[in-house]
Amino acid sequence: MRETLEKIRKEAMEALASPSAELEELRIRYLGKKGELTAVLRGMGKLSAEERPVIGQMANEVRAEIEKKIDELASAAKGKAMEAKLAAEKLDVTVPGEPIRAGHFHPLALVQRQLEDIFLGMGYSIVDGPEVEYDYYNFQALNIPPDHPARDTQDTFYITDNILLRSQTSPVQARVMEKTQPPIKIISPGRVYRSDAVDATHSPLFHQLEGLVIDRGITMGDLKGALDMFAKRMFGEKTEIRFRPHHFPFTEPSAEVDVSCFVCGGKGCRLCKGEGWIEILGAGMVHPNVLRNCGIDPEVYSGFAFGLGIERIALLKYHIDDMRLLYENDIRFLNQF
Ligand code: 2U9
Repeated sequence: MRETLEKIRKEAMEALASPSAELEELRIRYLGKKGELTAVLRGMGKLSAEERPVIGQMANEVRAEIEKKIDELASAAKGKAMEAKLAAEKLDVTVPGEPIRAGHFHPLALVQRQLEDIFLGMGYSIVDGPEVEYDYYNFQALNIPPDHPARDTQDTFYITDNILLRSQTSPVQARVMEKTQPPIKIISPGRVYRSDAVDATHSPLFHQLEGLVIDRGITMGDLKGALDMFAKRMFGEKTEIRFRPHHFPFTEPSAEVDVSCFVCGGKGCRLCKGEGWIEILGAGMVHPNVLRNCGIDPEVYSGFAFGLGIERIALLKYHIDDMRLLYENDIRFLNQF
């Protein structure tokens, strides 16, 4: 039995010196329940009382020696595997990073936000409304007569006889008036649609911002004060405004409003085409018919309204000479803002 144990020890040590099989396989072969060492231990019952402890001790020593060798090899293999993993996952933290390409607002969005900030600062609230609108809110409620050219299918996109793509944001205000009694002080920015061919100054889709103020005793003086403050905040403290008589069905009296040129200060330059003034707004006192149509008593309340094209302001502010640039989304253009 001594020889058998010695043989197992020798064989195991040789096999473990340059292990060709998996360590686990070798562990099972030498130390497992059906292993060679276990077989020896099982046969110990046949030994004499003197021999049993001696062989038992020797068997334990052989088992311990084989176990130790296998554990050493296993931990060495584990260390090697970790080294290989670390080498494979090597990360050079000194390599310069890829810059993050941050986006930014479109010039139209920039102008819209600037306009909104100015009017919010003057106490106006922002209101939204549908872009697909009833003919009633877009035209009828606003005192635009049935034979008005704007109502022609040549000028407005109709969806059905009485549903259309809004051609102005005024229907948003008409809806607010219908639901709310004054005081009303709102702006409505947003997309509007007109059946225009595309060129440097026209697009079938553009953006407007309209304002509406209604309360007791509102006068043309309030309108002038509001637009004067707006012009100074938008174009600079030295900016003056000028009213020229005009006609809109929804306001009476109506005016077109110019600002003194913010490039030349009024002397005349390329931007203002030598005029010293630049047209930027339409405005007027809300027509009594419009107040009545929307459930507000014109004997008690009066108000003013104004409207501007956001594209027009963006073109002027950034000296852009073709409106189409705003819609093409050419990154070389957009990167300039
Ligand atoms: C209600 C009553 C009146 C809004 C107004 C204008 C004058 C105006 C144009 C500017 C350039 C449209 O984008 S543009 O082509 N707008 O001139 N808009 S007064 O008047 C209203 C609005 C709502 C209930």
